[in-house]
Amino acid sequence: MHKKEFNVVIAGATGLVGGQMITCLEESEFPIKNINFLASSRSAGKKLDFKGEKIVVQEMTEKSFKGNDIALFSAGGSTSKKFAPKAAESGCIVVDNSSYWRKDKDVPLIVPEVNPHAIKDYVKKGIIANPNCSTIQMVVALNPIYRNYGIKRLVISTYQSVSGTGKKAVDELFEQTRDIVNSKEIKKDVYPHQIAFNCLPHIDSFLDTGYSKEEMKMVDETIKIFEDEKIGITATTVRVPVFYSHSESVNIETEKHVTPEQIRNLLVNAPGIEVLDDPSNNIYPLATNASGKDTTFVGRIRQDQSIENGIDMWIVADNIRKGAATNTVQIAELLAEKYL
Ligand code: NAP
Ligand code: 3JM
Repeated sequence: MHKKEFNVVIAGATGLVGGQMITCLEESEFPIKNINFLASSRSAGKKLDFKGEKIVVQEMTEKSFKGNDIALFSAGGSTSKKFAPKAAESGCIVVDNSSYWRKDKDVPLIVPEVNPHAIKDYVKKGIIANPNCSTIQMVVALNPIYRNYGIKRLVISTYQSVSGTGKKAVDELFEQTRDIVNSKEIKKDVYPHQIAFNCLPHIDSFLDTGYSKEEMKMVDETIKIFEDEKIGITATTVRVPVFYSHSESVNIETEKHVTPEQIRNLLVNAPGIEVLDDPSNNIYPLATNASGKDTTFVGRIRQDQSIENGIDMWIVADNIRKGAATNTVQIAELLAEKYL
């Protein structure tokens, strides 16, 4: 039988995530008939490579999606709010990277290793959401534990790289670092404080509760993905002066008792995970090693000695790959294989 091929749109193709989506599609065997690159009027006319061919970036308009099958969006929440329904109306299914649609009950929130079954609900609005980068790598690592031992409560602290904020933030960390070592004045445009040689306990905006929106993304998205409102979750999300890959300390209270050895054995055989856990030989997951990979790395797996059923672990993944572009392309592959 002739294999079906799809017309694909990348909305936000000139951004950090969009650029990585292009690379992921080039690396994948996703069957593409035609590809279109969209961005704002600022980048219209620019040329980007795709499999050795030059593709001209076009300004995103309501008409950009007609005749296309799948659109991968990473152009900010307001762009997704405005254009995702227009794309869906014209028959182009959206896989959206922004937070705008994630909590909508008619929009599935998908991590293919964890809840592939939920993607069937894409028919409701024609939109599928990609979770936040910090949620994705955490649920990949937690899924086998959740399925086998149950999870009562999670206490999370994140150490998130500046690439999660986009291109301008990567430049800001580079420039501040350079200026500080040269004893020059620094410029602050993206973050409210110096990010070089600093840690900012502030990602996205703050809510009246004292939590940041980024912290609540981890809470709400994890509950939606596991379809379990009973899990207690608290998070502190921190921006650190690292270019690529997010690291997370996660404390898990399980329903059933489990040993670190049982967790290691479970995770070694789980999809998308590599266990790096030999601390006496200085082996544990590191942002520098995770960058450029699609794997979620887990280590420092140990018993929490302060409670009956507690496990601590350290989880690291490339936030632009598995945290965004790779997961989006995997969702598109799942959709195309099973439903289109
Ligand atoms: P970025 O490097 O700043 O790129 C932003 C992209 O959006 C550019 O292509 C830009 O085009 C485009 N854009 C901005 N405003 C637009 C508009 N009004 N109309 C059309 N295109 C517009 O940011 P990024 O790091 O790639 O992130 C992009 C988005 O992806 C974020 O805003 C966020 O919603 C999402 N994201 C999700 C995750 C996740 O955890 N899943 C992680 C990172 C980012 P120009 O070149 O024309 O400016
Ligand atoms: C990651 O300008 C915007 O609307 C983008 C903000 C943003 C988000 C978001 O809330 O969509 C930047 C980086 C995310 C995300 O994945 O939640």
